[in-house]
Amino acid sequence: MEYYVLDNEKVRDYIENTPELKAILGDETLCVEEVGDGNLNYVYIIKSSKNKLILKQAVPFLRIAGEGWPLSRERMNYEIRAMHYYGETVPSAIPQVYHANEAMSLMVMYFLDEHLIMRKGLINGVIYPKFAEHITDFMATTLFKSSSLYLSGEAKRRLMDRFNTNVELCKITEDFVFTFPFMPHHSNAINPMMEAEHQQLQEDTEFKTQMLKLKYLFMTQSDALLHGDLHTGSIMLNAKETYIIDPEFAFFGPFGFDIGALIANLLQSYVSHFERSKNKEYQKWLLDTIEEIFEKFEIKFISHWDHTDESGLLVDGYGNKKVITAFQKQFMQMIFRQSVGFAGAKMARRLFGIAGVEDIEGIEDMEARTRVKKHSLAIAKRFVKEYERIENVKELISIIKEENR
Ligand code: SR1
Ligand code: MG
Repeated sequence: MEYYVLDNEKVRDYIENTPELKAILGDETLCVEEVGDGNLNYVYIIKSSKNKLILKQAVPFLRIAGEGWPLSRERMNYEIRAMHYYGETVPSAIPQVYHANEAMSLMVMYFLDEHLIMRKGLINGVIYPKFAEHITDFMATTLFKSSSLYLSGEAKRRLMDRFNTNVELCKITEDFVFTFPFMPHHSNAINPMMEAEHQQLQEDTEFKTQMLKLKYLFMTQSDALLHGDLHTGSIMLNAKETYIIDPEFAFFGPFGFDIGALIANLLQSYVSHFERSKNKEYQKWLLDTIEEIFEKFEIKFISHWDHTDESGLLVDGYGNKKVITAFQKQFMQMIFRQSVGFAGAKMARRLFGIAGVEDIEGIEDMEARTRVKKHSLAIAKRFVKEYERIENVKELISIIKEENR
């Protein structure tokens, strides 16, 4: 099949000519609406009286920048492959995929109409009591089971092979997370009241060298299959269920990168509520959730490890309990510290780069928004500079609280 860009009418025709989808939606005129508000793709809701589905299509350019910014639509292949891996590893964590077409760069999924994009929920101060439990199930399982702590050397390399060529989206992260926001660049969107901070950051040798270290980790440390863009816009949930969507940035990278992205987004919400709701209880829930995520992630990751007899890394008979426990302790600290560093990078990039977050950008009063940005930057700088020294999550929470004003 030749690729073409869909619109509402073409979506109807596509369904009409795809029997497996027609069977789900029934034989009637469909209601189709384009609802994508992300940076990259087009998303359609398709409704009949019988059912509702979501169709997502990648187009050969960066949606946020327009057709003048070409971006290969092959990114959808990696999203399809990642969804397939999740479907086999943690099926309850993703919406059901009914149809995938690599040639058309599209995927059709269950429509989560009882769930909200997490970022919207956080902006409105919604508490999600099961979130930490669900997200740590997802992260501990998908990261562990795609790593050399679980797979044989061969199986890991074969799985990596499916994602190694997601070069364009990795490059987006290399540029837009680790580089452009911290230098003069035409893509930046800098609030005039943050000019001085931006200038200062560019002259901050410690920050810039630490950022290079983090970028180098991102580019070279192929621990596990990452979601690659696990911010709160890639999570849909309600009080009972949590679903992960949008893994088009999937690739083999450092364990801490997804955890860091998530922590950064929870903290962006935390700082935003100093101006948005001023709701101390809600902010406490956010900090408690961060603590719970680190604690539960470690328990679940180690539990997977303790239930694995052999892997590429650990051959039965190599080490006694003492050796393994000592290694696990060092290993978990490495993941924790790198997560903190990546959280700092992810927070800082949102303050100067092309893609800000609604939690902060949606604060209408410019002075209030600037206060939030400065606060976010202060935490981000501490994380980036100190991540290799922070001992544990209690110390991390103290650092966050020290930067409150
Ligand atoms: C051009 S930057 C676009 C951003 O949107 C995605 O969600 C990623 O976070 C990416 O960095
Ligand atoms: Mg996305």
